[in-house]
This record gives sequence, C-alpha cells and structure tokens, in this order.
Amino acid sequence: LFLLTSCSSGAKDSASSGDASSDGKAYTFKLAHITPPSHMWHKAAEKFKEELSKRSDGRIELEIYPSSQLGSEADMMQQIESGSVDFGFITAAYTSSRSPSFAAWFAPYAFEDLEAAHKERQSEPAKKILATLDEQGITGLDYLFAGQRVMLFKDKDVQKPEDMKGLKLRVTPSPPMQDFYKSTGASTEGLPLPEVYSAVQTGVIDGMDMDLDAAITNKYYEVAKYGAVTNHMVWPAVAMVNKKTFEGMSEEDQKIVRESLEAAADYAVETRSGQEEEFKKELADNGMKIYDIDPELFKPYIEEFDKKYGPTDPLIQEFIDSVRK
Ligand code: 3HB
Repeated sequence: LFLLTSCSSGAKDSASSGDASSDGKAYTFKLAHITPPSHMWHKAAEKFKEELSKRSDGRIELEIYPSSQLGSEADMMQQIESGSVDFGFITAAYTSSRSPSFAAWFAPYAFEDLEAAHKERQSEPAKKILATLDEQGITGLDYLFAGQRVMLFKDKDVQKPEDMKGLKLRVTPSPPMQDFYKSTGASTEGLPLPEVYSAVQTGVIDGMDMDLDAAITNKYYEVAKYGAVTNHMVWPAVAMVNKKTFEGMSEEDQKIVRESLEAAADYAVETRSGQEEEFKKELADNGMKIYDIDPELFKPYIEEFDKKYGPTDPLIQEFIDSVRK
C-alpha cells in the first residue's frame, strides 16, 4: 500500500460529521491473480479498477499483476497477509487449503447455473466462510466466478462416471475436488495449469478437470478429443484484501471498495453466462466432441461428497444445507 496524499485532519469533506464520510486519502493499491489477461478474472479486475477510480473521483487507483507475475497463489496470499500486496483474486481451491470451509463451494452439482452460484455468494453461510480469513489477517470481500468445471478426455469417450475408472486425470490439488473424482475410481494428478498441456499430449494423464475458459485459452482441443460439459462444480475466485489496510480506510472508502467489487462480480457473471454456447461451439469447431452427461448418473457420488465433507466443518454443513434445499 502506498499512501500518496492525505488531507486527513480538518479534511474538507467532513460536512456531515459522524457520518461515514471520506477522509480524502488517495491510494494506489496492488492486486494480484494467476490468470492471463484474456481470462474473465482479469477482465473483472479491470472492471474493479475502473469502478474504484470512478467512484472515488480518481483517489483510489489499482495496479493489476496478472499471470502469476508476483508468484504462485501461495506466494500471493502470503504477500496479502503481510500487506506487501493489497488485493488478490485467489482460487477458492487454493484458499480452501488455508481455510478449509471454502471446500463447501465444491459440493458437486450444487447450482442450477452460474447465476444461482452468484446469488448464493451473498448467503449467510457464504459470508461466514469469507469471514474465516479474518484470523489470517485477511478480509474476504466477495466471490467472482469463471465458467463451471467440465471434464476433458484425451481419447476415451466417457459417457458415465463408471467410464472414468482407472483413468488418470488432472485435478487441481484441492482435496474436495480430488475426492469427487477418486470416488468414481479415477486416479488424480494435482498438476498446476501450465503443466497440463504437455502432460495430456504425452499421455502422462488421460484427461482433466477444467473449465471451458481455460480449455480455449490453453488450446486443449489440440490434445484432447472429448469434452463432457458436466458443469459439475463452480469455480470461484475469492476477492480478498489485507485486513489492516482495509480497516484503515474510511467507511465511505470501504463502501466504494465493496460496491466496485460487486460491479465487477456482476459484470463477470453476466458476460461469462452469455458465452457458454459460443465457447462450446469454439471447441467443437476445433475438432472436439462436445456433449453432456446426465447429472442423475452422478447422484451416488454427490451423496458421498456431502456425507464426507458436511461433518468436517459446521460451515460446510450449513452451506450444503443451504444449496441442497
Ligand atoms: C485451473 O484449472 O487450474 C484454473 C482454471 C481457471 C483459472 C485458474 C486456474 O479458469
């Protein structure tokens, strides 16, 4: 955090004393995330920047560091904790390794569509899950979504969960996601995104858990023939900020931050929802067989997930109860 100017004492804008008025401070914040500039999360970061500047009359500026320029998500979260980076959009998958209740978001087939997940982010359980970051010196502010998770297979036409038995699949190193796949009899490799293309190309893995967004940006259609658009899990990024930095801002500026993020989250979901058909077509045009699998076939695996993860954490149970009602 760089404090550029300050007109704090006797500030000109204290007309309504006692109110949540701005203290007139100017900020240039840093925001880090792992995705490339073409990804929805980066576009959401740009929207956040634009809204911050507009709503604060240029007092609140944002520098965005995409593509893991500042390191892995583990590095970034450590930097946010220490305050050398202010904001992050960090995958809920990684966040769940630091704060286990975020695993609730990986309850399989919990949402009808992206909009339903977007709505659930404002539920009490979702907010309580964000608040678990407090004890790490981080304020969890909101959730941003990219496309839901799908399954890509190198050369096996997987039509039902049982067809995955014995396949080696890349699944993000997040226990709830990996457990879901393991329950079908697949084995999992926790490869980070940059290693996935060559792993599937060389046959080290037989397929992957992915989203359509990253399937296109990484050209996985060149190395995988089959794409089951299961949309079986959502893929949230957790918008977070150093707690001290956030609490040091005036109430009005905190409100500007929250409202700017909300505008960015709305923008991301509206835009991404409208791209589903276009993304499927783009993959099909590039030679992939794109198809659905009936979610009913996954019912036993869904039940197994809920039974295993609900009892691990009261917040996960509360979240599951809220989404399965
Ligand atoms: C991933 O599958 O690891 C991934 C996908 C995204 C964004 C970030 C990571 O769309």
